[in-house]
Amino acid sequence: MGGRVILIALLLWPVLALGQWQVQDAWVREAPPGSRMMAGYLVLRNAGDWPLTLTAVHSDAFQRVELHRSMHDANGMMRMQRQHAITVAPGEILRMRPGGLHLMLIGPRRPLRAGERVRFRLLSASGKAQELSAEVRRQR
Ligand SMILES: [Cu+2]
Repeated sequence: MGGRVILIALLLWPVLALGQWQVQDAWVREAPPGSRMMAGYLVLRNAGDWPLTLTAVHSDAFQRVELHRSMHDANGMMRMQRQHAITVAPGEILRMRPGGLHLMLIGPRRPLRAGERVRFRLLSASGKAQELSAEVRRQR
């Protein structure tokens, strides 16, 4: 009887280790009152044993959240390109930052001041959702 319980635990363990993002830094840049667009940044590590694909981000604090990458076009102009899926290998880190990959936060539903926290939900290609909280900061 006891042996069976241990066997089941060993079989389940690798499954639990799958599909896990480790969030190392999550913040939202404070914007002037009335702004329709804000930006958020996360550092995500794939703490699982298989590639993880981030497909969407949701937050009740915004009408829509998109994954964007800022880049210079052929004329040297800064442009933002929407990313529909980003895959991260096991142990690798996805680093969002101003001027690079970011969360485009569209249509804030209420004013967000520095020091407040905003909840986000990460959706992965596996169908799994993961909650996190980000601090609103006044910076950069
Ligand atoms: Cu953007």
